[in-house]
Amino acid sequence: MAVAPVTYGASERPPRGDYSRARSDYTCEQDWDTYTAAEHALYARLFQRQLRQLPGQACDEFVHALGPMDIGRAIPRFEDISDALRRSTRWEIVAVPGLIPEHAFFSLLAGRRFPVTVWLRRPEEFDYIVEPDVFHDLFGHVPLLFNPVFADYMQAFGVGGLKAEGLHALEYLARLYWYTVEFGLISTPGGLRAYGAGILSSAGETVYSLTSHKPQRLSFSLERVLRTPYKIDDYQDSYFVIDSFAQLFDATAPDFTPIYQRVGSAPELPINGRLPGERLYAPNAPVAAVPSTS
Ligand code: HBI
Ligand code: FE
Repeated sequence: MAVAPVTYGASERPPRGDYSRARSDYTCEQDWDTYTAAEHALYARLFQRQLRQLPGQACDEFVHALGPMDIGRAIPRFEDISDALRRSTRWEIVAVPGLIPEHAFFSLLAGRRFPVTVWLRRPEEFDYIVEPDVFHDLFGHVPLLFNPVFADYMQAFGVGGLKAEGLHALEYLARLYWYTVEFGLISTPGGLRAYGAGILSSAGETVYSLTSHKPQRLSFSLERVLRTPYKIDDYQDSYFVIDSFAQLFDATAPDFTPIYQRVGSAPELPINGRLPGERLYAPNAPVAAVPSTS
């Protein structure tokens, strides 16, 4: 059954991908044999460049998980990753043609199934792409699914998303996803580290999010994040910093109904606004830029 493609965030641009191949739950076949040698080579260059960015920038949990994942030489077969992931945290990855509607997305996460886009960006998009491609999803999102606490947070997020639908609160949960799973920072004794997939799959935003003096870095607070909109086609103006993944998981524990009511009656905050008394994190010291190998 052909399914309708979706738009992403505020953009009305139709997403890329062949949705005619998708099943009713928006999953599809990866068709690994259709990738070209040039695509495997482009993916490997993206991977090798980001690998060199990780020391001192990616959180330890990400670096530890990436180690055993043999996903650097070519676009991996999703089934091979799922075999390892099932044994580790009972997650698996499923192929999707691209962005999928919130309900399908939350339903997959609630079932410990992470949707990974099958298509790869074009060479001219080496440094930046707005929509998630296979490199963003695999390199950015999958490693932390090997971390037990983060894996449980992602499932709790999916379950929460299905409840949010009934409460017309999807935009709030999209913000929580954006400022944690996509663009989250974590505080460590060695300084700030990135755990968000949107940061870790982007050479430019990895350095920018941790060392630039332009954006502000604030302590993560659930209701603060739910009140803060985001932009999907540029680096962020604000990043939110957690102390641990347990803090994230605990934030999803309460019943969100009263939280949505409080947030719904409070004014939306400007993307780069600051609440009275909010503590700013200083950026990390600059790191030697990794030469782009594009
Ligand atoms: N679909 N494939 C895919 N990947 C995403 O990250 C994704 C999505 N659909 C919706 C979505 N993310 C966001 O709106 C989430 O906040 C729900
Ligand atoms: Fe993503």
